[in-house]
Amino acid sequence: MRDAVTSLIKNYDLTGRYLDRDAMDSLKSYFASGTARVQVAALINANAATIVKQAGLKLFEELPELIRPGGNAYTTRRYAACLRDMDYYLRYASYSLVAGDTDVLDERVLEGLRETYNSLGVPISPTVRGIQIMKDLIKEQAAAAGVDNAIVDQPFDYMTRELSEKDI
Ligand SMILES: CCC1=C(C)/C(=C/C2=NC(=C\c3[nH]c(/C=C4\NC(=O)[C@H](C)[C@H]4CC)c(C)c3CCC(=O)O)/C(CCC(=O)O)=C2C)NC1=O
Repeated sequence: MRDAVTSLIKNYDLTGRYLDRDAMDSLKSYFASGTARVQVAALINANAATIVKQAGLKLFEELPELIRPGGNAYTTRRYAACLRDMDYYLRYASYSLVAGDTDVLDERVLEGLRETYNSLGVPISPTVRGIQIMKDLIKEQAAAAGVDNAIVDQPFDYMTRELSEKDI
């Protein structure tokens, strides 16, 4: 599992280079965004249950067929599994935000996920929508708290891109 600093060092070490101007620029931008990363992670930690619940309600309001007979989130068990998955996406997104790197998402979340979803008939595009709704909620809450929310996109967009690109 890597973060912005260990990823950068790994790349430079592979080619035996000292940290050059590009390296300094990316380190500076990572450290400059550090406070915002920690603030957003704190906000997620304080509101995780509400964020998941609200995002779930919005998702099922937009796509009610998911919770009707025949829908993948129909039955209490599958409804709960769906919200639990949303909670996984949120928790790992918060780790990735602090790390400034998507490696944790590849390693812990995305590996083998598409195959699991396909074999269980979990539809990808509504899942992607659920992840995007959580992102929007967090961006709104961060903005309302006066926190720079520019860093919020990366982990959520990465998960949705990886999930959808591979859905062929
Ligand atoms: C931390 C990394 C991690 C992830 C990401 C993960 C996902 C994950 N989601 C699953 C199931 C599931 N996932 C969903 C999710 C949904 N259905 C919908 O219609 C919605 C679009 C969506 C919610 C947004 C559902 C309903 C199931 C149960 C499917 C079934 O058993 O039939 C399963 C199958 C095993 C189980 O039910 O626990 C896995 C492994 N597990 C992990 O360990």
